[in-house]
Amino acid sequence: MAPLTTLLTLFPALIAAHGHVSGIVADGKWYTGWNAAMRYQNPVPVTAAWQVDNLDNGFVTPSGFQGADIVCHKSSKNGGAYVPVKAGSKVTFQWDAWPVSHKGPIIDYIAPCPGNDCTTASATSLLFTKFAEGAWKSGSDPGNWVTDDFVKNNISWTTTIPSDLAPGNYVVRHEIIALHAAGQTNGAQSYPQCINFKVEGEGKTVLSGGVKATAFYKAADPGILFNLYSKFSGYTIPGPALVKLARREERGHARQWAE
Ligand SMILES: *[C@@H]1O[C@H](CO)[C@@H](O)[C@H](O)[C@H]1NC(C)=O
Ligand SMILES: [Cu+2]
Repeated sequence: MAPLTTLLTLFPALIAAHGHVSGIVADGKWYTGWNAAMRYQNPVPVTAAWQVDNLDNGFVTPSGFQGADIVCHKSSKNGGAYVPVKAGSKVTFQWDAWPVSHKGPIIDYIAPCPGNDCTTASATSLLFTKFAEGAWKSGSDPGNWVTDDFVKNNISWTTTIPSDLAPGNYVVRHEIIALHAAGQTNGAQSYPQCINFKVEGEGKTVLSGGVKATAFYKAADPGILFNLYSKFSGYTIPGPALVKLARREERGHARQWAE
């Protein structure tokens, strides 16, 4: 079938149409994400999203979970801009595509930038706090997952920037881990994307105790080596524990993250 072969040669993304973050909505404004084809523009666009070498919309496998690529995806380079956002605001990560077969957890981490500069920060030294997560909902083989809601919701995921977070510059690491092949060693697929945020407000919470992304996951973690196509009654979200940072102020008291 020559025409199909030609098409696949011209558009390698069609072979492995997984997806990437095409944009970010914060306080009602749209910010363009990173698209690997932007590397070929002159000048290369400056985005808050970190630049990634993934023309194929690819992923990082467990064999790479202790290496630099797990932090902000393959051969990442710092984003040169920031998305301004108020502490406590909702932020939406818009993806361009996602196969519904790619079920698994969706996780958000945040790290303060050394010297308050995310445009030069070293990815492997960022100390991340997990502040939002979702995964298995019900059923098994394969069951219902937050990725199903994400696909139904126009392939977008909305999270809240913690309401008491101290103002400053942060890297948010938004990630989906696809489990459709995770029943075999090295079969899980991590799709991380880092985005620089300039958080505004009068928050007081200074993050501490963060973890380097290279220490998040091990290949044999129960949430990484996991057979989606079996009978199961639970799922352990991989990585460091969720930190329940205050999400909104009510009657002068910080209300805790609880959903
Ligand atoms: C769905 O996402 C696309 C961007 O991928 C956007 O242009 C469109 O407005 C969104 N639709 C809705 C209903 O939000
Ligand atoms: Cu895929």
